Amino acid sequence: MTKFSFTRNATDGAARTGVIDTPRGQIRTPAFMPVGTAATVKAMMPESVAATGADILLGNTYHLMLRPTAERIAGLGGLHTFMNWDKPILTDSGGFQVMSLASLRKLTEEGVRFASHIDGSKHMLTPERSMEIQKLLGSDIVMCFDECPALPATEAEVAASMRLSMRWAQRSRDAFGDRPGHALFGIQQGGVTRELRAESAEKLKEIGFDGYAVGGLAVGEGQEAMFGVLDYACDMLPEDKPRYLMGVGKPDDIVGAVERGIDMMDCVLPSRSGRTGQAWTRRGQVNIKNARHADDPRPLDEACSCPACSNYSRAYLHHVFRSQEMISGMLLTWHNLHYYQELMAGLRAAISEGRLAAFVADFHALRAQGDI
Ligand code: PRF
Ligand code: ZN
Repeated sequence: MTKFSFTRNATDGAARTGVIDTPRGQIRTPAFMPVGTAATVKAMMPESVAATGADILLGNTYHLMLRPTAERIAGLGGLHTFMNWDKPILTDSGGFQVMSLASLRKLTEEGVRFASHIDGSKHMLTPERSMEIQKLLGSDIVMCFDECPALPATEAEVAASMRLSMRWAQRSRDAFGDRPGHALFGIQQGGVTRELRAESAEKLKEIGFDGYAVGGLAVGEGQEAMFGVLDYACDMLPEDKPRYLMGVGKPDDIVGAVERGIDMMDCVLPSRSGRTGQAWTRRGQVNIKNARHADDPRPLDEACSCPACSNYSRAYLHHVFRSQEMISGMLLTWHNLHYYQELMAGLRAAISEGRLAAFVADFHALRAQGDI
């Protein structure tokens, strides 16, 4: 069986491009992972997600444990079979989603007790249970169970939360065990405080992981503060292991993160905004519900080769959005995911050819011109 491994093929400044090899196929990095929370990337067939260029999807412990349950998915052959996606899947560990979605949360050293946002039923997540659920799902890249402190938080609260997450990281590592071909990633916490980020990184490296995530960012601190942390946080993590920035982001966040040494990212933005009439293009954001598109026969982006841009006008996209037709979410999600994957492909090519700075300058220049 192919083991899990990461190969860096080229670097340009702090940025890197390479490949993660897994038994379910290769992940080209920097990689963007579409979010398939409830065993579906909403409005997309899995083969369409693959056609956009995605090598890996993200799934969620929290949602799947509640519905249809991890045990049911395991009984049906695992998440890949269940949702008809045979490429790699990374699963988030649940703690972050509990904090943002569940009610009646009670956090202890043991874990988090909470009530389901679906039916109010009571559940408990611990590092051990999270590892068990992610194994039942058949996840290829398993995330440690962590806590991402809600803002605003004092530095003392962020420090205590980070240290709890590091104790949970050790328990996650112990519970995960030895599973060839499957990877376990640690998650750095520590807010925007350099010393806490350093302490977290040291602890994670001491435990030892197959990859390292930067957690606790993109939670309202702003892009400048996030980039400020990434300027030092990436250097604190092993050079020879993938670095994953969780829950990021807008196209310019992605470009800035890659410039600073991030290899993987995920975000609901391209899929979620596709369902609310927001398109992301080389020239920035386009709101398809705006009346100015009603008579426009031009495509969303004449340079885009996705089905929405190849076969439909802005006028049509505007009409189906206004009419609340399902094809609206389908076409815009496809376009957005296609745009994100083209951006990643552009970044990978630029890094391997040593022209990232020029690529980034062009990226910003075209966006500054605005929509057509
Ligand atoms: N931890 C986990 N998942 C996450 C985050 C985190 O800190 C974030 C923060 N942006 C998004 N998703 N486990
Ligand atoms: Zn398109």
